[in-house]
Amino acid sequence: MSITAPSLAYTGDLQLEYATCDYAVAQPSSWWQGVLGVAGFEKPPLINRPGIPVAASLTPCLNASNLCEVWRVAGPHAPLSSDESAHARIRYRHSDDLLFGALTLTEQVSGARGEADALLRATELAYQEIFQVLESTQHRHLVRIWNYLPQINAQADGEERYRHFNAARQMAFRKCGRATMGTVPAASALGTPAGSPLSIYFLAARSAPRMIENPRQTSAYHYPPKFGRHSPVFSRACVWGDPRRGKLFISGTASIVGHESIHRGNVEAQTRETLVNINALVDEANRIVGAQRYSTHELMLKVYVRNASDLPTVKAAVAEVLGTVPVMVFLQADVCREDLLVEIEAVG
Ligand code: 3EB
Repeated sequence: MSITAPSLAYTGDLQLEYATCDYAVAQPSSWWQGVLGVAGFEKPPLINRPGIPVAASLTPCLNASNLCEVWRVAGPHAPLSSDESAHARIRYRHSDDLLFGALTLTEQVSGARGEADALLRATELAYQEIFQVLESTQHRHLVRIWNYLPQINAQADGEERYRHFNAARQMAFRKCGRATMGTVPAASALGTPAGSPLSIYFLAARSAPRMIENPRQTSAYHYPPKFGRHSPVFSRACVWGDPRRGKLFISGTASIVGHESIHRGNVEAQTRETLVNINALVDEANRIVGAQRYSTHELMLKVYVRNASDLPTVKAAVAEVLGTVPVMVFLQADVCREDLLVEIEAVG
């Protein structure tokens, strides 16, 4: 008697875990087998495994040292493949349906005229190369992207650097024939110290994620022009993967209601408002998947605080609202509006 193999191949789930770099480095190759990529915080993790892309937010971690996040395909799956883009700027690794990629880029792009132009060119180049990789491997759907740029709130040639970044990101999406609203990835954009390179890492997939917007907020791609002539290109959240076990990606979320920042100067109130926004996204995700699958209490949180001295206040506010959380990483980073003191992203 023979058993017929199921016609649909099981392709493994995406998993995120936090570990110290020392722990990761000491693991046997069986542990590394399904790893798509590793992202560290203040520095790129010292991980020299052939084929494993390494990224870093370049934001100091305030509550742990030497920590990294490990993205892996769990469960049975075909061996992963690794490669680099033509100019070796993007290192990436992929399974059949998922791809992790990372790149760093200095803003000294040849031929640039001035600081703003250099930032515009570097950003546009980064996104164009990302889209080239996604076309060549056929992981066409950008699911989640993390953007770290030096001095995000500083002025360059009369405009905030974050706004130049937005202009270039939007331009790259257009030039690559991509939508700039609706089916755009979940994202974060944070500021890093002067002199850091532009650092970007991302997850992409062969199948499309389901995008989620926050009913309490204006979609970022519909922000009015007073926040910049070119709107940011990101979704508030998305779910990707198996309909019963898919991952929820919550974009960087702040104390914004409608399109206005609220609780200026009050980091505790900003933290609480941010958690109300995250809760609204979790509710919206559950509504869209048609089940109570995600809970705000079970999220893995990454909390960015503008001023390290606000850490105790932010920590206490999160604990009061959520109790103990499975994973919480606190990082110091500038948030992309000067009046925002805290931003929280999450994976469920
Ligand atoms: C906001 O809600 C806060 O430009 O990719 C959050 C997440 C923010 C992503 C981005 C910006 C971005 O507008 C800032």
